[in-house]
Amino acid sequence: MQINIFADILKANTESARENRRLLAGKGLTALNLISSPGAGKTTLLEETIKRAGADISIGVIEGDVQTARDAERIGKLGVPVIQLNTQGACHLDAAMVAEALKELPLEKIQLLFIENVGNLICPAAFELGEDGKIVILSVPEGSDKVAKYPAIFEKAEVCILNKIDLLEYTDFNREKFYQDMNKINPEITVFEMSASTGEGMESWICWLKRKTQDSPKA
Ligand SMILES: Nc1nc2c(ncn2[C@@H]2O[C@H](COP(=O)(O)OP(=O)(O)OP(=O)(O)O)[C@@H](O)[C@H]2O)c(=O)[nH]1
Ligand SMILES: [Mg+2]
Repeated sequence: MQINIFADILKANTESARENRRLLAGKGLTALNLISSPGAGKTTLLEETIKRAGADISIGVIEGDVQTARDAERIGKLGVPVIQLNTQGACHLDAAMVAEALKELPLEKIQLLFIENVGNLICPAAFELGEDGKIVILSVPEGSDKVAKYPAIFEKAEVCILNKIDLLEYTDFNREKFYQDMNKINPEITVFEMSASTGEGMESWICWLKRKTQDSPKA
């Protein structure tokens, strides 16, 4: 007999994710899983998104980190409900962790739930959380070759945010190569180029979010 532990872990996770999805759909929430390398700008993107869209969409956040509550503290300052999950070493969130956080959030009041995953481009791609869509963030200083080198997450994501475009002129990031690789791996993906720091390019992302949430019964 052969035991495939990873397959069993993934199967159990998929079942928990299905339960999360059922719960979230029942409450009329849209949930988005934010995935990137450490430091690509997930929390900055969330802060700027809340400032721009928070008056029109009621937003809640689950923060995933190996350690510390620093990201939850940043989000909490903006007055939105936020729960910090610490994975204590694990490189990704799983659906059971998210289920615990969902028990603590005021789901009745939330229209759009962001789940900021642990900074990592690999493992979070394999673990469904019960989200409606995955948003992958690639930042300019990481390099344009990352789409081809870490294809799984770019294949599964609905949106790719190319962040830190304010740094384009200081790096060798090759936009043409980035789009060529992306077209091969996921021609359907929507790309938003932006700088979460300067705000450049954020309007299209905010419009996309409003369209994404407008079908929710709470809209
Ligand atoms: N130049 C520039 N810096 C940015 C931009 N967005 C974020 N940063 C900076 O990048 C650093 C990391 O940003 P965070 O938002 O904390 O990144 P993160 O992806 O949430 O990081 P982890 O949660 O640790 O994985 C911070 O110093 C931000 O100010 C941007 O568009 N341009
Ligand atoms: Mg963060």
